[in-house]
Amino acid sequence: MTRYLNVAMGQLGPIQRSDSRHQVVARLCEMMREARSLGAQLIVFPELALTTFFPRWYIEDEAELNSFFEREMPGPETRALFDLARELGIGFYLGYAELTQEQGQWMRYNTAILVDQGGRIVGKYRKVHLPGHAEHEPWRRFQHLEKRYFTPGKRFDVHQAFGGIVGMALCNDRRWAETYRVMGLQGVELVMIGYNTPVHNAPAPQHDDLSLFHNQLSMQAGAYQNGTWVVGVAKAGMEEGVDSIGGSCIIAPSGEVRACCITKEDEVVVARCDLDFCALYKQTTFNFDLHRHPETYGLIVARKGVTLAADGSPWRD
Ligand code: ING
Repeated sequence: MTRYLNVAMGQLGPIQRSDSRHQVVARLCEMMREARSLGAQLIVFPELALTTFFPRWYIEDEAELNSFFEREMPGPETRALFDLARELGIGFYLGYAELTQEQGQWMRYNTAILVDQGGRIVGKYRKVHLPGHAEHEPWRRFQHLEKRYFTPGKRFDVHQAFGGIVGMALCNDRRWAETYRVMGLQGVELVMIGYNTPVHNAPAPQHDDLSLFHNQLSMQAGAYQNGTWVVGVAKAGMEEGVDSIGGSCIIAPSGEVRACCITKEDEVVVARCDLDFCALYKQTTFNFDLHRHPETYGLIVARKGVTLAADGSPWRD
Protein backbone atom coordinates (compact mmCIF):
# COMPACT_ATOMS: atom_id res chain seq x y z
CA MET A 1 0.00 0.00 0.00
CA THR A 2 1.70 3.20 -1.19
CA ARG A 3 2.16 5.83 1.49
CA TYR A 4 0.77 8.97 -0.16
CA LEU A 5 0.81 12.23 1.79
CA ASN A 6 -1.07 15.22 0.38
CA VAL A 7 0.96 18.24 1.40
CA ALA A 8 -0.06 21.89 1.01
CA MET A 9 2.18 24.91 0.86
CA GLY A 10 0.57 27.75 2.80
CA GLN A 11 2.61 30.59 1.37
CA LEU A 12 2.04 33.95 3.05
CA GLY A 13 2.16 37.32 1.37
CA PRO A 14 3.56 40.21 3.38
CA ILE A 15 2.64 40.88 7.01
CA GLN A 16 2.90 44.55 7.88
CA ARG A 17 3.92 45.77 11.32
CA SER A 18 0.36 46.99 11.96
CA ASP A 19 -1.22 43.64 11.06
CA SER A 20 -2.52 42.00 14.23
CA ARG A 21 -1.99 38.35 15.13
CA HIS A 22 -5.76 38.03 14.90
CA GLN A 23 -5.68 39.17 11.26
CA VAL A 24 -2.76 36.89 10.44
CA VAL A 25 -4.31 33.85 12.14
CA ALA A 26 -7.47 34.49 10.12
CA ARG A 27 -5.36 34.34 6.93
CA LEU A 28 -3.70 31.12 8.09
CA CYS A 29 -7.09 29.59 8.92
CA GLU A 30 -8.45 30.52 5.51
CA MET A 31 -5.50 28.83 3.82
CA MET A 32 -5.91 25.79 6.09
CA ARG A 33 -9.55 25.45 5.00
CA GLU A 34 -8.61 25.80 1.34
CA ALA A 35 -5.83 23.20 1.74
CA ARG A 36 -8.24 20.77 3.38
CA SER A 37 -10.80 21.31 0.60
CA LEU A 38 -8.07 20.38 -1.86
CA GLY A 39 -7.42 17.13 0.02
CA ALA A 40 -4.33 18.12 2.01
CA GLN A 41 -3.50 16.23 5.21
CA LEU A 42 -0.71 18.65 6.16
CA ILE A 43 -0.08 22.34 5.46
CA VAL A 44 3.32 23.99 5.79
CA PHE A 45 3.38 27.68 6.76
CA PRO A 46 6.43 30.00 6.66
CA GLU A 47 9.05 30.95 9.23
CA LEU A 48 7.99 33.65 11.76
CA ALA A 49 4.51 33.36 10.28
CA LEU A 50 2.64 35.36 12.92
CA THR A 51 4.30 38.75 12.53
CA THR A 52 6.24 40.93 10.17
CA PHE A 53 9.92 39.93 9.85
CA PHE A 54 11.05 42.11 12.76
CA PRO A 55 14.82 41.22 12.61
CA ARG A 56 14.95 43.81 9.80
CA TRP A 57 14.91 46.49 12.54
CA TYR A 58 17.29 47.42 15.36
CA ILE A 59 14.86 47.33 18.29
CA GLU A 60 16.23 48.68 21.57
CA ASP A 61 13.07 48.58 23.63
CA GLU A 62 12.79 45.15 25.30
CA ALA A 63 9.00 45.28 25.55
CA GLU A 64 8.68 46.18 21.89
CA LEU A 65 10.99 43.33 20.90
CA ASN A 66 9.08 40.87 23.08
CA SER A 67 5.81 41.95 21.43
CA PHE A 68 6.87 39.92 18.39
CA PHE A 69 7.29 36.73 20.47
CA GLU A 70 4.87 34.03 21.68
CA ARG A 71 5.08 33.13 25.39
CA GLU A 72 2.81 30.14 24.93
CA MET A 73 1.84 27.91 22.01
CA PRO A 74 -1.02 27.60 21.48
CA GLY A 75 -1.76 30.96 23.03
CA PRO A 76 -4.99 32.97 23.11
CA GLU A 77 -4.52 34.21 19.55
CA THR A 78 -3.21 31.00 17.99
CA ARG A 79 -5.62 28.52 19.59
CA ALA A 80 -8.06 29.05 16.72
CA LEU A 81 -5.53 27.48 14.36
CA PHE A 82 -5.14 24.38 16.54
CA ASP A 83 -8.90 24.06 16.96
CA LEU A 84 -9.43 24.32 13.21
CA ALA A 85 -6.72 21.74 12.56
CA ARG A 86 -8.49 19.28 14.84
CA GLU A 87 -11.92 20.12 13.37
CA LEU A 88 -10.73 19.62 9.79
CA GLY A 89 -8.31 16.78 10.52
CA ILE A 90 -5.28 18.50 8.99
CA GLY A 91 -1.81 18.88 10.50
CA PHE A 92 0.44 21.91 10.16
CA TYR A 93 4.00 23.26 10.48
CA LEU A 94 4.17 26.79 11.87
CA GLY A 95 7.15 29.06 12.32
CA TYR A 96 7.06 31.64 15.12
CA ALA A 97 9.26 33.59 17.55
CA GLU A 98 9.42 31.71 20.86
CA LEU A 99 9.99 33.41 24.24
CA THR A 100 10.50 30.90 27.03
CA GLN A 101 12.08 30.60 30.46
CA GLU A 102 14.95 28.17 31.09
CA GLN A 103 16.39 27.90 34.61
CA GLY A 104 14.74 31.21 35.38
CA GLN A 105 16.31 32.96 32.36
CA TRP A 106 14.31 34.33 29.42
CA MET A 107 15.38 32.74 26.11
CA ARG A 108 14.40 33.67 22.57
CA TYR A 109 14.32 31.17 19.70
CA ASN A 110 13.33 31.17 16.03
CA THR A 111 11.06 28.15 16.32
CA ALA A 112 8.85 25.86 14.26
CA ILE A 113 6.33 23.33 15.54
CA LEU A 114 4.68 20.33 13.91
CA VAL A 115 1.04 19.75 14.83
CA ASP A 116 -0.75 16.51 13.91
CA GLN A 117 -4.26 16.03 12.53
CA GLY A 118 -5.60 15.89 16.08
CA GLY A 119 -4.24 19.36 16.83
CA ARG A 120 -1.43 18.02 19.07
CA ILE A 121 2.16 19.36 18.95
CA VAL A 122 4.30 16.37 17.93
CA GLY A 123 7.57 18.19 17.34
CA LYS A 124 9.43 21.42 17.98
CA TYR A 125 12.53 22.74 16.19
CA ARG A 126 14.71 25.75 17.00
CA LYS A 127 16.68 27.32 14.15
CA VAL A 128 20.35 26.37 14.19
CA HIS A 129 21.80 28.49 11.37
CA LEU A 130 21.01 32.09 12.34
CA PRO A 131 22.15 34.41 9.51
CA GLY A 132 22.83 38.12 9.61
CA HIS A 133 24.58 39.97 12.43
CA ALA A 134 24.33 40.76 16.16
CA GLU A 135 25.12 44.49 16.26
CA HIS A 136 23.38 47.46 14.63
CA GLU A 137 24.87 48.01 11.18
CA PRO A 138 23.39 51.32 9.92
CA TRP A 139 25.16 51.00 6.57
CA ARG A 140 22.58 48.40 5.55
CA ARG A 141 19.29 49.38 3.82
CA PHE A 142 17.72 47.19 6.49
CA GLN A 143 19.06 45.08 9.34
CA HIS A 144 19.12 41.29 9.63
CA LEU A 145 19.51 40.86 13.40
CA GLU A 146 18.70 37.18 13.87
CA LYS A 147 22.04 36.65 15.63
CA ARG A 148 20.99 39.36 18.10
CA TYR A 149 17.41 38.35 18.78
CA PHE A 150 17.63 34.54 18.81
CA THR A 151 19.66 31.78 20.48
CA PRO A 152 20.65 28.95 18.12
CA GLY A 153 18.97 25.59 18.46
CA LYS A 154 21.08 22.49 19.16
CA ARG A 155 19.61 19.60 17.18
CA PHE A 156 17.90 18.38 14.05
CA ASP A 157 15.33 15.77 15.10
CA VAL A 158 12.93 13.74 12.99
CA HIS A 159 9.47 12.54 13.95
CA GLN A 160 7.27 9.62 13.01
CA ALA A 161 4.13 11.35 11.78
CA PHE A 162 1.78 11.51 8.79
CA GLY A 163 2.71 7.94 7.88
CA GLY A 164 6.43 8.59 7.54
CA ILE A 165 9.57 10.13 9.00
CA VAL A 166 9.39 13.92 8.84
CA GLY A 167 11.77 16.70 9.86
CA MET A 168 11.88 20.48 10.22
CA ALA A 169 14.30 23.26 9.41
CA LEU A 170 14.06 27.06 9.07
CA CYS A 171 15.13 29.40 6.30
CA ASN A 172 18.92 29.76 6.33
CA ASP A 173 19.21 26.10 7.47
CA ARG A 174 18.18 25.12 3.91
CA ARG A 175 21.45 26.49 2.51
CA TRP A 176 23.59 24.13 4.59
CA ALA A 177 24.14 20.54 3.41
CA GLU A 178 24.56 19.42 7.04
CA THR A 179 20.92 20.26 7.80
CA TYR A 180 19.63 17.64 5.39
CA ARG A 181 22.35 15.05 6.02
CA VAL A 182 21.81 14.92 9.78
CA MET A 183 18.11 14.26 9.15
CA GLY A 184 18.92 12.03 6.17
CA LEU A 185 20.97 9.82 8.48
CA GLN A 186 17.82 9.49 10.61
CA GLY A 187 15.83 8.31 7.59
CA VAL A 188 13.91 11.51 6.91
CA GLU A 189 11.40 11.32 4.06
CA LEU A 190 9.97 14.83 4.13
CA VAL A 191 11.65 18.04 5.36
CA MET A 192 9.52 21.17 6.01
CA ILE A 193 11.25 24.55 5.74
CA GLY A 194 9.56 27.93 6.21
CA TYR A 195 11.51 31.03 5.16
CA ASN A 196 11.67 34.82 4.95
CA THR A 197 14.29 35.69 2.35
CA PRO A 198 14.84 39.31 1.33
CA VAL A 199 15.71 39.72 -2.34
CA HIS A 200 18.56 42.05 -1.36
CA ASN A 201 21.48 40.52 0.50
CA ALA A 202 23.42 43.52 1.81
CA PRO A 203 26.86 41.85 2.21
CA ALA A 204 26.62 40.35 -1.31
CA PRO A 205 24.32 42.36 -3.61
CA GLN A 206 25.74 40.38 -6.53
CA HIS A 207 23.57 37.51 -5.30
CA ASP A 208 20.29 39.47 -5.47
CA ASP A 209 19.43 38.43 -9.03
CA LEU A 210 20.11 34.80 -8.07
CA SER A 211 18.03 34.74 -4.88
CA LEU A 212 15.28 32.56 -6.34
CA PHE A 213 17.84 30.32 -8.05
CA HIS A 214 19.80 29.82 -4.80
CA ASN A 215 16.59 29.16 -2.93
CA GLN A 216 15.54 26.34 -5.24
CA LEU A 217 19.07 25.00 -5.81
CA SER A 218 19.61 24.55 -2.06
CA MET A 219 16.41 22.59 -1.58
CA GLN A 220 16.83 20.51 -4.74
CA ALA A 221 20.33 19.52 -3.63
CA GLY A 222 19.16 18.65 -0.12
CA ALA A 223 16.27 16.59 -1.45
CA TYR A 224 18.24 14.63 -4.04
CA GLN A 225 21.36 13.99 -1.92
CA ASN A 226 19.26 12.56 0.91
CA GLY A 227 16.42 10.94 -1.05
CA THR A 228 13.82 13.06 0.72
CA TRP A 229 10.89 15.31 -0.12
CA VAL A 230 11.50 18.97 0.73
CA VAL A 231 8.70 21.51 1.18
CA GLY A 232 9.90 25.12 1.23
CA VAL A 233 7.34 27.82 2.01
CA ALA A 234 7.90 31.59 1.83
CA LYS A 235 6.58 34.62 3.55
CA ALA A 236 6.83 36.71 0.36
CA GLY A 237 6.36 40.20 -1.01
CA MET A 238 6.89 43.75 0.15
CA GLU A 239 6.93 43.98 3.95
CA GLU A 240 7.59 47.46 5.39
CA GLY A 241 9.57 48.43 2.31
CA VAL A 242 11.62 45.23 2.09
CA ASP A 243 10.88 42.83 -0.76
CA SER A 244 11.17 39.10 -0.01
CA ILE A 245 11.23 36.27 -2.54
CA GLY A 246 8.41 33.82 -3.10
CA GLY A 247 9.60 30.62 -4.73
CA SER A 248 7.69 28.24 -2.45
CA CYS A 249 8.12 24.75 -3.86
CA ILE A 250 7.78 21.05 -3.18
CA ILE A 251 10.82 19.08 -4.31
CA ALA A 252 10.74 15.32 -4.91
CA PRO A 253 13.55 12.98 -3.78
CA SER A 254 14.68 13.02 -7.42
CA GLY A 255 15.41 16.73 -7.02
CA GLU A 256 12.60 17.62 -9.44
CA VAL A 257 10.18 20.42 -8.63
CA ARG A 258 6.85 18.69 -7.98
CA ALA A 259 4.85 21.88 -7.37
CA CYS A 260 5.43 25.57 -6.80
CA CYS A 261 3.60 28.76 -5.93
CA ILE A 262 3.40 31.40 -8.66
CA THR A 263 2.57 34.52 -6.71
CA LYS A 264 4.08 36.53 -3.85
CA GLU A 265 0.83 36.55 -1.88
CA ASP A 266 -1.19 34.15 0.28
CA GLU A 267 -1.31 31.06 -1.93
CA VAL A 268 -2.20 27.42 -1.35
CA VAL A 269 -0.81 24.69 -3.62
CA VAL A 270 -1.19 20.98 -2.88
CA ALA A 271 0.88 18.07 -4.14
CA ARG A 272 0.59 14.34 -3.58
CA CYS A 273 3.89 13.14 -2.11
CA ASP A 274 4.59 9.42 -2.43
CA LEU A 275 6.79 8.73 0.60
CA ASP A 276 7.78 5.34 -0.84
CA PHE A 277 9.37 7.21 -3.74
CA CYS A 278 12.24 8.07 -1.35
CA ALA A 279 13.40 4.44 -1.52
CA LEU A 280 14.28 4.87 -5.21
CA TYR A 281 17.18 7.01 -3.98
CA LYS A 282 17.79 5.86 -0.39
CA GLN A 283 18.22 2.25 -1.45
CA THR A 284 20.42 2.92 -4.49
CA THR A 285 22.50 5.98 -5.24
CA PHE A 286 22.19 7.28 -1.66
CA ASN A 287 22.31 4.05 0.24
CA PHE A 288 24.39 5.70 3.00
CA ASP A 289 25.33 2.42 4.67
CA LEU A 290 26.72 1.04 1.42
CA HIS A 291 28.45 4.09 -0.04
CA ARG A 292 29.44 6.63 2.62
CA HIS A 293 32.93 6.86 4.16
CA PRO A 294 32.54 8.80 7.42
CA GLU A 295 36.12 7.88 8.39
CA THR A 296 37.24 10.38 5.72
CA TYR A 297 34.80 13.15 6.67
CA GLY A 298 36.35 14.12 10.05
CA LEU A 299 36.96 17.76 9.11
CA ILE A 300 33.25 18.34 8.60
CA VAL A 301 32.64 18.02 12.34
CA ALA A 302 36.08 18.94 13.67
CA ARG A 303 36.34 22.36 12.01
CA LYS A 304 33.98 25.36 12.15
CA GLY A 305 35.70 27.50 9.51
CA VAL A 306 38.42 27.17 6.92
CA THR A 307 41.81 26.70 8.61
CA LEU A 308 45.04 27.58 6.75
CA ALA A 309 48.70 27.41 7.81
CA ALA A 310 50.53 30.67 8.68
CA ASP A 311 51.81 30.95 5.10
CA GLY A 312 48.28 30.58 3.78
CA SER A 313 48.78 27.04 2.57
CA PRO A 314 46.17 24.39 3.23
CA TRP A 315 46.53 22.88 6.67
CA ARG A 316 45.85 19.31 7.59
CA ASP A 317 46.44 17.97 11.11
N1 ING B 1 16.79 34.68 5.68
C1 ING B 1 17.74 34.56 4.63
C2 ING B 1 17.95 33.13 4.16
O1 ING B 1 18.90 32.47 4.51
C3 ING B 1 19.87 35.22 3.70
C4 ING B 1 19.02 35.24 4.96
C5 ING B 1 19.40 35.76 2.54
C6 ING B 1 21.09 34.61 3.73
C7 ING B 1 20.17 35.71 1.36
C8 ING B 1 21.89 34.55 2.57
C9 ING B 1 21.43 35.09 1.39
O2 ING B 1 17.15 32.72 3.36
C10 ING B 1 16.65 34.00 6.83
N2 ING B 1 15.61 34.38 7.61
O3 ING B 1 17.41 33.11 7.17
